[in-house]
Amino acid sequence: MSRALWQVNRSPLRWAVKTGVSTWHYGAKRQRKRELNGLDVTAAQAAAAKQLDRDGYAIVSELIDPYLLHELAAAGEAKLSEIDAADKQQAGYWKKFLVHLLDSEMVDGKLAADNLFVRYALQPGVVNVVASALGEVPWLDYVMLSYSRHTGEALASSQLWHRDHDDVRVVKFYTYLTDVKEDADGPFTFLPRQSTERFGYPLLGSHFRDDEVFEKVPRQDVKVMKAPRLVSFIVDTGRCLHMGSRIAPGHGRLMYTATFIAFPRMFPGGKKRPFRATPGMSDLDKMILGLG
Ligand SMILES: O=C(O)CCC(=O)C(=O)O
Ligand SMILES: [Fe+2]
Repeated sequence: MSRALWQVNRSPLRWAVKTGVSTWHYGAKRQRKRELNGLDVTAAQAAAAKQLDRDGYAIVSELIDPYLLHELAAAGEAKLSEIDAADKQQAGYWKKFLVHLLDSEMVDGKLAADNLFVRYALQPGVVNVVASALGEVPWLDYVMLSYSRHTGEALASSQLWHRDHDDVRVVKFYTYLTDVKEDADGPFTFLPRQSTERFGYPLLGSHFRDDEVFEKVPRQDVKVMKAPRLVSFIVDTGRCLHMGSRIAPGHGRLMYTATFIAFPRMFPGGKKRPFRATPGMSDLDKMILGLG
C-alpha cells in the first residue's frame, strides 16, 4: 500500500493526485497565495527567489539574520557532544551514516514554535525567498540537525543521486555548522534544474549511481557545495538531483536542514505535525507551521 502511494508520488500521476487534494483545501491554498502579497520581500530576497525558481538553487548566506546564525552556531556546537547518546538511541532503526540531533529538543515528538531550530527556519530571509519561489506561503514540514559520518558501508539512500519526493514541491534550506571544504567532508552535491531535466524520470529506480547520472548529464554541470561553516543555501530538492554525506574516515559534517513544501501535504494525515504552538505566535508563523 505505502509502496503504491510512493509510486504515484513519483509518476506524472502525482499532478492529478495533488490537484484533487488541493481542491479539498481550496480556500486554504488561496489564502496562502494571497498572504504572499503581505510579505515584505526585499530586492535581494526577490533575486534569490528568482534564481531558486530558475536554476533550482540559491546561496543565501547574506540574507540570514546574523544574531540567529550566531545562536544556531552555538547550539550546533553544543549538540556535537550529544552524538554518542543520540546514536545509541537511534541505533538499529536509522541509517547509520546520519545521526539526528533534535530528538532531545522534542516533547511528545514536537518542537515548540519558539525553539531556536524552528525560529531559524521562520526568519524572513528564508521564508520570503521560499514563499516567492513557490508563489505562496510555504508549509514547514520539519527541521533537522544531522551529523553525517563515515561508516565504511556501501553508498546508500541520500548518498546516491535522487530527487526528494516528500511532496510535489520540496524546497530545503541548509546551513553548514562545520566546515565542508573538502570532498572528504561529504559536501551537499547537486545538479541545477536544467541539468536535472536532461536526466528525466527513468521508469525504474529513484536512487542512482554516479555512472547512471553521468551517462546522461555532463559531469561539469555538477555543483559541489564546498564551503566553510555557517554558509547557507536553498535548493529545490524536488527538481534537482542531489546527493551528499559521502564522508571520508576521520571526517564529519554537521548540517541544519529545514524542509518546506507547497501546501497541502500530498498525503494528509500521513505524518503528525512536529511543532507545538507557543503564545504570541504570528498568524504567518502559524500558517507556516500548520498550527492555524
Ligand atoms: O546529506 C546530503 O548532503 C544529502 C541530503 C539530502 O538528500 C536531502 O537533504 O534531501
Ligand atoms: Fe534528498
